[in-house]
Amino acid sequence: MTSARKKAGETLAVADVVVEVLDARLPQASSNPMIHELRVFRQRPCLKLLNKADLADPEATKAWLAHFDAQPGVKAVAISCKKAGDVAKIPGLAQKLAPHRNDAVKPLRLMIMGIPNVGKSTLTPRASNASTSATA
Ligand SMILES: Nc1nc2c(ncn2[C@@H]2O[C@H](COP(=O)(O)OP(=O)(O)OP(=O)(O)O)[C@@H](O)[C@H]2O)c(=O)[nH]1
Ligand SMILES: [Mg+2]
Repeated sequence: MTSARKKAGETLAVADVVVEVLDARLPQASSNPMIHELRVFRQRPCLKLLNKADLADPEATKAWLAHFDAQPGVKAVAISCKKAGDVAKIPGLAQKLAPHRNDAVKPLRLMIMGIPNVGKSTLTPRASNASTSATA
């Protein structure tokens, strides 16, 4: 755990935005307090992805989005990372959180984090495709 924390801290130091993948059905329970602590220490903004929104109650999801959006430096969005259209929104939302990183000299650096089984591996190749097509 200590070495995981150290590694996460080092990666965060060279990231512009933390992308925290959460389970939309249990967003608070699937949030890791270590992520919060590290990113607040480094003053990094956070894009919270309430993933698996296709399995969650839409009204509850709406309330969670309002809850997270009220936190400083946080933008929350509900997605199903199996839907290409949802994933395509991610680069633009992340960019808005770090407007100073917007060109080839200073490309946006995202750090994707999340507890097991929230959908990181499903998301990552799709997000990198979305990012490539967004910048191409
Ligand atoms: N219905 C639905 N299932 C999803 C979604 N995203 C991921 N899943 C499923 O959730 C399960 C876990 O997804 P993974 O991408 O392996 O999760 P992970 O965060 O990489 O998990 P670890 O590698 O164990 O940390 C898989 O069965 C996915 O198919 C989604 O948006 N909707
Ligand atoms: Mg995985």
